[in-house]
Amino acid sequence: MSHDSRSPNNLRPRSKALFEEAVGLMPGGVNSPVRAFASVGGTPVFMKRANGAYLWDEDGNRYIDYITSWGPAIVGHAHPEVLAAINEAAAGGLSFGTPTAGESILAHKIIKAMPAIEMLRLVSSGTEACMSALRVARAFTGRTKILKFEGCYHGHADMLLVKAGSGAATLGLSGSPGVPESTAQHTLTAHFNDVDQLREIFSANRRDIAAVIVEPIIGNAGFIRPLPGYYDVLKGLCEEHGTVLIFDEVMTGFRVAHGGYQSLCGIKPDMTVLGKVIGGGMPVGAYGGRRDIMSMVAPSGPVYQAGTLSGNPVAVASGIKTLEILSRPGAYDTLAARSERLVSGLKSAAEGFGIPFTVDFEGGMFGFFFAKDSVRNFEDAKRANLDNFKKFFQLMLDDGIYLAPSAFEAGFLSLAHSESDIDATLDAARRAFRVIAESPNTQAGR
Ligand code: KE4
Repeated sequence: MSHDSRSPNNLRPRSKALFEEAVGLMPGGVNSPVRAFASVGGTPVFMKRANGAYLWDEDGNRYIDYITSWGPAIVGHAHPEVLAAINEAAAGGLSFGTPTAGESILAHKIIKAMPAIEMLRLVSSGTEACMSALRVARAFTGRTKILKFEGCYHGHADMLLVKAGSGAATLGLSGSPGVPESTAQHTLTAHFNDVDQLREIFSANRRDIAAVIVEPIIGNAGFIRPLPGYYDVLKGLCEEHGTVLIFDEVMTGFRVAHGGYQSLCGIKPDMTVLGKVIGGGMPVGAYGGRRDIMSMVAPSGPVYQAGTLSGNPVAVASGIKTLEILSRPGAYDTLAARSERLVSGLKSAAEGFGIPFTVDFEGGMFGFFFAKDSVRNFEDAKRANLDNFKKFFQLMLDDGIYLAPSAFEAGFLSLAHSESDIDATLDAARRAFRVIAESPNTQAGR
């Protein structure tokens, strides 16, 4: 589908009709806010099916997919081996509410990949995993305060909807009504990559902080990497003050490397949170870490956490097969090579049109900003040129490229993305950058 001046609705009449119906049934017509296209405008695209690197919408338009369901479809949509594993598990029943052998197989795979996790608990979402990890950390330390970073998103549990990223930032809802002040007051926030402020917060709160939770690469404010040595300082401060360090690797886990970002930066978090990829597109989350901390969790300890569908056999089968495919030789080399080809191509295309543009990637996760200088924290991300992002998103969408519908999200690709898919994406990007460069009201980047 080449870009032309047809209005998006002409391209997608069925999505338009479905959206008009959905808005009367579900808030904003969606079941997760970021899907509503609120910050990029236009009608959300209703997808009908996916395979490999591609999505097809209800109007039959095909897209090269760069959200991969926000990370889970890392081996490609509808991978035959994953589908076979799901079908085999489902044929034996969907859910038993009893222990199953598969849960230990998945646990073994995760623990083998991330040795800092000595014991874990499977749940059904990243939100559930993050909120549970913090409950355990509070119980383990006997403290209440937690520290998160502006722009990070750790799911929608009350205590974490404070200066949150992702859909909350996209909608300008970095806090949320309904979260009692009595809850939010225990959540401290800091600017990412600001070592001095980190030291100030710890010296002001000394041994009152139960846990620090951080996305080791922030993917919910775009793509923001830590400055060299940042986590050495954070880890040292946590050790000095007896604070539990939690790496929220829901997005980076098995995405930037098989062992997550912790395997790249050499920092051993006390706890790790996972989701997305470990379910391969089915609902699986996990939290885990030091055995002395995880032993606090019921029924081995007093901290209660439970779930009807935790460790669900069908979801676990999907996760096991996904991690198995990812452990094959060359998987992460392929993901990194595709990401590198994509972001370096985008960077040079933007530069060719004089458009300020920064890029970054790690493994199969990437990001870009319409900005001159590197983005080091959420404040920087908000100063990038969001109008250019919006134009770029719509132009690429109409040209068959599905990017995250928010400047405060990362991009993801899969083992199914071919070099020709990347080249087609770069061709579309050149067309989009040309339109942006020729737009009369294009402002320079930050
Ligand atoms: P879920 O509850 O959505 O499974 O996971 C919450 C979560 C926790 N931690 C991190 C680092 C995450 O990125 C997420 C969820 N990510 C968003 C996309 N940035 C999910 C997409 C959505 O909200 O629809």
